[in-house]
Amino acid sequence: MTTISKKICLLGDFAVGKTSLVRRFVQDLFDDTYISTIGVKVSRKEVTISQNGGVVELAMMLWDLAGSEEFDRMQASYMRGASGAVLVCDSTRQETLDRLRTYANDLSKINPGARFVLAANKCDLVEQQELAPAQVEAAAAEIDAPWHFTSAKTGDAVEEMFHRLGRLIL
Ligand code: G3D
Ligand code: MG
Repeated sequence: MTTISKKICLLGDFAVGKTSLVRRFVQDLFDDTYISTIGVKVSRKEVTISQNGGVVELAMMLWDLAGSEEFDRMQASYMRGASGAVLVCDSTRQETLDRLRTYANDLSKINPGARFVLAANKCDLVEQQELAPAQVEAAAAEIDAPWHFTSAKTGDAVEEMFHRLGRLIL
């Protein structure tokens, strides 16, 4: 079986849970005491995807960038060569959803044909939810992306969300 390798960027505002989602998916654990990353971190996760009656081994190379200053300076080189991106917002902070369209546009400009999945993260914080499903759905429709309410803390929909993107970019 051949392994196909694809670059995937994590995009979203500060503290929405990008690093936590990658950690959960790659190591299947959530660390509440996680310290902010510095610079770019690339994590690799192999997934097996069935398509057209066959099976494909996909190595997802997950790029995660720390800090907004870092992002402004490195945006183009960070995004170059990406087949797709996980657009992450914090479902307890309305404004983090609005920014996702800009991230998607910027990445599409550099990589036409790139595909997206939208993660409305922190769905475990039930009392603090600010996003209605209809709002997330509307934002996702604009960028032609499937969407999930996720929790890096409980693991809710994390696996499913990454696999969904994996199938889209193959
Ligand atoms: P970022 O990489 O997008 O900047 P992080 O975000 O992954 O560093 O997460 C930012 C903060 O949100 C962290 O808290 C982290 O533990 C928390 N977090 C991430 N995902 C979830 C989630 O699904 N649920 C809850 N409840 N918290 C989450 P600290 O306090 O370490 O800064
Ligand atoms: Mg981070």
